[in-house]
Amino acid sequence: MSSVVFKSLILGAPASGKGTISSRIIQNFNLQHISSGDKLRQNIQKKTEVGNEAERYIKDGKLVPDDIMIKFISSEIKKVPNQMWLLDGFPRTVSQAEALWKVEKLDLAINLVVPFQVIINRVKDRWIHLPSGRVYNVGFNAPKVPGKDDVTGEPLVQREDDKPEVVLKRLELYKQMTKPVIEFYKDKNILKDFHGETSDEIWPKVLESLTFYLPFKSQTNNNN
Ligand code: G5P
Ligand code: MG
Repeated sequence: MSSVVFKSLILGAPASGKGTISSRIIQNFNLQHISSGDKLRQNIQKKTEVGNEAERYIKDGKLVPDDIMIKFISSEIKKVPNQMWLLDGFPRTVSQAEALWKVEKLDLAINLVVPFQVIINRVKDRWIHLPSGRVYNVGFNAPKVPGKDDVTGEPLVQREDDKPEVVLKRLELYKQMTKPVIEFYKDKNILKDFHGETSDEIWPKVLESLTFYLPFKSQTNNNN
């Protein structure tokens, strides 16, 4: 089945692999990836108004207030004229989910289910390329040259909120605030759970599921 528009999102605990799986999805399907965390970090780096506001929450592992996030992501969604998008990191609270549902009915919510202990072990090795959001992990998908982005050669950085004490706080907040979002989408009958300990284990299941909704990118354009 192919649809004219496709509005989707990816849910999962901090460092469950949302960014990793999203990048594989957009390599294969014609969807625009909108990662709230990547966009906020880019705004922090550029010292924009929303970046300055968000920074004080993010560095402590707290959630940015709903009103700021709803406004911010709504404007990012509007930038995608063909309405083929994959949200990552939004919504994170039931209020955000309700606000989104009022204006956009989604087709699919992908939920990554990865054990917390696996997550705690992997975040300490995460390195990112801030301008693009490309993510690496020593031992899993290490950069070709240590400390350098594969595409641009620019330096990689570690995230402020990947310090062990902040990660634990983020996991706790996830249990309290984001688990109810999963129930929200279950009630709407669009939730699909994908279990696994590694992204390589989860990815084929996501791929198979998406082929039900979308044609492969190579069939729709020649860019990739
Ligand atoms: P983010 O940026 O949305 P999180 O906490 O939801 O942050 P995060 O940390 O970005 O999610 P992820 O995208 O789920 O994680 O995971 P990832 O980056 O792909 O993978 C994690 C690491 O594991 C990487 O190094 C990757 O290479 C590696 N990896 C992946 N798979 C495997 C594997 O199989 N094996 C191994 N060994 N490694 C693997 O949000 C950040 C902050 O922004 C604010 C909040 O303050 C939030 O804390 N924020 C919001 N606040 C309010 N509302 C919202 N909607 C907000 N959105 C963002
Ligand atoms: Mg991410």
